[in-house]
Amino acid sequence: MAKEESGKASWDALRDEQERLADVAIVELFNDDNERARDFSLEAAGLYLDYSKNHISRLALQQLLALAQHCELPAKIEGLLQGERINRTEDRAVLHTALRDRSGRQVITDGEDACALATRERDRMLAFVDDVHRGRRVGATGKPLTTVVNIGIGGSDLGPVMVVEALRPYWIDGRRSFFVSNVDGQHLADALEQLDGETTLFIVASKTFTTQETMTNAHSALDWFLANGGTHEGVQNHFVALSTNAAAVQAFGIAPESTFGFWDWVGGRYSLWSSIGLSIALQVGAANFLALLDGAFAMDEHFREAQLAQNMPVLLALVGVWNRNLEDIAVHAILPYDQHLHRLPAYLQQADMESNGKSVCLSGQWSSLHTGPVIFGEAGTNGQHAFYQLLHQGTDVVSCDFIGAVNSQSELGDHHAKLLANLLAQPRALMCGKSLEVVKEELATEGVDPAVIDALAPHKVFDGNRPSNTILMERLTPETLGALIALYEHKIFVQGVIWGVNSFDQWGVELGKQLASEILPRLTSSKGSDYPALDPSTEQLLDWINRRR
Ligand code: G6Q
Repeated sequence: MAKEESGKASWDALRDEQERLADVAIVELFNDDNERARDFSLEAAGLYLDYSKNHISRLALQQLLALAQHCELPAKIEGLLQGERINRTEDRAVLHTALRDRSGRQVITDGEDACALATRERDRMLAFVDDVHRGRRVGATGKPLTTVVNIGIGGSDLGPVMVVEALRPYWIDGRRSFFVSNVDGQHLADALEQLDGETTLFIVASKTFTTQETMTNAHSALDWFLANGGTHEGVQNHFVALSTNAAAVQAFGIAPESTFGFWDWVGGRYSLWSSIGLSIALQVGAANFLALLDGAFAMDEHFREAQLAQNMPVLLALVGVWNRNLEDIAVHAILPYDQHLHRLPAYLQQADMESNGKSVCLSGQWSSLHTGPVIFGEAGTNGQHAFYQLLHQGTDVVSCDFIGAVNSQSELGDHHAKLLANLLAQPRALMCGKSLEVVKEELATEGVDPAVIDALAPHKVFDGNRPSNTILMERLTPETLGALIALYEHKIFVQGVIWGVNSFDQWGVELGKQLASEILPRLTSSKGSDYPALDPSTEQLLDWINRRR
């Protein structure tokens, strides 16, 4: 069969199976199959994934695996890990996996070994971390640099802040970190208010070193430093840069010794493993940073070696494809039952939506398939008292990932048992629901008046049959966190392969930037009429603003 035809046949078979399942509830799939819970779950790299509570059959899973083969997934995985230039629209390799490969393996790209390059730069960075921690690298007045301000945005912010928050129990005593990303001056001002210039290290984290927000914040931080007792010579003690653009860093005034580099084969949203992780290493120490890399590496090795049918990122991705393309679910919730993972939804929102929120395939053709879903989320149990109403009874079905650790990072009374009970109850409630009959019985048992029962009962019905995955780990540690992040990175990659999109570019963020630069002079210059007219709505908004500025 020709390739295109077999692809169509794969999707046709999946659609047939979805139709067959339309009237079969998830709970019925369990009733008919005693081994379902066991077979639709697996362990890898310290994580346990249960995907049995999806509206998916064994046959559908086989068909999805056949689709993955049709899309040449094993060769694509190899291509990713071997450094092929799979980011074709930017002509780059995609080698975040090389950043955490400390096995001695070589991955050659552009004639150089990416693992060796990564090791060299990481060693420099961790030596710097050690110097700061041991007081060999101090502020201009000789005081220890105990406070870090990471100035970066998007991929140069979301990963580091998420990891630093997640690893709170591993923080080194007496150290503080701030993360400033927004061009809204209030973000920087709020941090500056709490700083002592003599003990602060500013990290300017920007791959390109041209990003409007980061450069604006970096210049304002520099001005603040100089206005608050800092000297031009002292800048070298208090500012470091993380960037691939050495020339721009030097032009800013940061010396090469204080610059930690990376390479164009590290995408922004995949960069926390590179020098961009400096703020992490400063806050939790070099050993914990390396443990984070090792956890991710363990998942990389599993992804590389496991058969597709036993491959955790592959299965998570394929179940996601089923939910998105066959069940037509457009929204996916990330629900960590762990307060320290409260920034994980925001992190994965970028990782997933910037990677797979695309309409054009690598072929240049418009996609005939829906691609990445909307990702949102919140830590449990907080979300339960906010948006779970819609998850349980809304007219749209939202697929969910429930994530939690068996043991808390801070055991306190029976808090953790209660947290886990909620973590288990929610996916069960979403799947099982509650029928009208049961609702009426319950109300009757409570002695509610029959007329009230009839009026109230429909509102208390849960139709159930709403899909979810559960991801567990024994404890949230640097290793399990690394594995969890890598799990999602690879899931996103696999889905990109199935959908045929380039998961590693982000052209969709460009237009807004371009238009903002056209509008900026209209807000900062009095000669507004010299500029070409914008659309009537924007003109009107500008006018409203300018009359009040
Ligand atoms: C991530 C994106 C984007 C990027 C930011 C910051 O994959 O490319 O979020 O990380 O725009 O870019 P710089 O690091 O170049 O400042």
